Amino acid sequence: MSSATKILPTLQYFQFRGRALASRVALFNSLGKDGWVDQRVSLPRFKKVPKVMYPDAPVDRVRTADYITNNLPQLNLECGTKFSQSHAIARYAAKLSWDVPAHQLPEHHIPNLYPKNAKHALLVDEAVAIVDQILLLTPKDEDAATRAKNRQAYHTTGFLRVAMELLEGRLEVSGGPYLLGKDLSIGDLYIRAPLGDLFDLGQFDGVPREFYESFPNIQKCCSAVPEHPLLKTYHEHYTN
Ligand SMILES: N[C@@H](CCC(=O)N[C@@H](CS)C(=O)NCC(=O)O)C(=O)O
Repeated sequence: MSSATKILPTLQYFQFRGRALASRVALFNSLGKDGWVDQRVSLPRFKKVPKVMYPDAPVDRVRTADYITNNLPQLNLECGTKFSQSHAIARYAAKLSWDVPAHQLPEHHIPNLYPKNAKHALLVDEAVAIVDQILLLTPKDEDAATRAKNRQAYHTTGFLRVAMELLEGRLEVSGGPYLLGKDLSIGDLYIRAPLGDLFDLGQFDGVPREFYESFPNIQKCCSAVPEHPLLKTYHEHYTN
């Protein structure tokens, strides 16, 4: 690399959108197409990378590890520091545009992808945490029968039902199609992916389609996200 080459913030994730959609869209919104690097990593190859531990020098996890949490997404900043946690990255990426004069922002930029208003931000943060919690609490038992039984409980009386009812209610109160009414935020991007994708891509075995269909506001939000002008411009450059 020549010394004149500018190092750009680099987001590392897999080919699919999963936990990276919000961060990718937020980086595109703040920095444009050419202001960051969207590095897509092969999942099978990533799985083969040895998981390094640092019992003698924990600081090396943030100083020298290639992948600081052994999972992705990861944002590598120009200064060399690497960050994990998709929501933290998405919020940071959205906030990057806050102090930039309007004339220096990309033409497609929309304000408040992460809202400055404290109550709006609370609504967005709640939704993002709810989606995260859904993923974390989803029963993943090895044994298929046990997994099916636990997923049955998960969507009938467990956290998945509570969480979906909450998101459905928030969208009802906002008037939709987004959490903040007509204004898109990273909360809606998380509702689209990974949440909506779990159902739409058939990745939620043990949870029937009718369950998802009983939440029309969530479905409307998922359909409205790709129709937003920011996403339409984003998809001119990125397939997912
Ligand atoms: N809390 C983390 C979770 C990251 C995570 O679970 N990443 C998954 C993909 S969505 C991963 O890297 N899986 C591959 C692996 O663990 O080998 C975040 O939100 O960024």
